[in-house]
Amino acid sequence: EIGIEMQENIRAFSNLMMMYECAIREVKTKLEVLDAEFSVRYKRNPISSIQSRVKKPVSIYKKLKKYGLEISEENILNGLHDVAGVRVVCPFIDDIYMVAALLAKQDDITVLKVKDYIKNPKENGYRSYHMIVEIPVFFSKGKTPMKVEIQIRTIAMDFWASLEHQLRYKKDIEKVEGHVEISRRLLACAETISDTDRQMQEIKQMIGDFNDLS
Ligand code: 0O2
Repeated sequence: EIGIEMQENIRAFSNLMMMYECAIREVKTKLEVLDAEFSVRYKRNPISSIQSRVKKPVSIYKKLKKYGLEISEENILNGLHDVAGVRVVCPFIDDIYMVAALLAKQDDITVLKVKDYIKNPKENGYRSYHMIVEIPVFFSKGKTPMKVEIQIRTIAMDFWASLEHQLRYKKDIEKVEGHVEISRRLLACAETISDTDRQMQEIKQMIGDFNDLS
């Protein structure tokens, strides 16, 4: 039989996860609105797809442990910034910066942190634009500011990151024989993809910019 304290913990945790789900919905709606407006005004979609996830309880637990924090609602809300995650995939590099800027200037969004892994790629070749934002969500008790991690990347960057993630999580690459060569090849693929992204961006500019919102 589950004790009362345990039942209470499960209830509190489910409530918290519901709150993060709602924060994700708010961010997704903002993105969908921008995309819809663009679609009508410029007959073009700056967003190819949107994915989202709430971090799994085990991963939340591991991250709290890594930071030396105990499991509590407060530590999750204040100490973690990637419980709610939204991934936005755009066709072109400049779409990424445009979507990021259009979100950042909305007056109910507070940008807490930006990591631009496009201007500063990770050593392994990973590229993406990461924003941690805070967005108010209205519940019956009132307004709660919720943190959401938004990752914005091109289709090409997403292709690399998805495959690299699959390869890395299947096995601990460091333990595989020839892991130096594997990493070198993955990095080379990331560079090729990045070069292609730049070329596609240039071609778009040659055709003529069709999305100047200013
Ligand atoms: P999952 O499964 O996607 O949730 P921080 O302490 O927050 O400042 P952190 O958490 O490493 O540092 O943040 P960072 O660097 O912004 O990266 C967080 C997320 O970016 C990861 O989440 C991945 O989704 C993605 N990411 C970062 N580096 C890589 C990479 O080298 N390859 C791939 N494929 N994705 C990457 P999680 O929680 O690690 O994983």
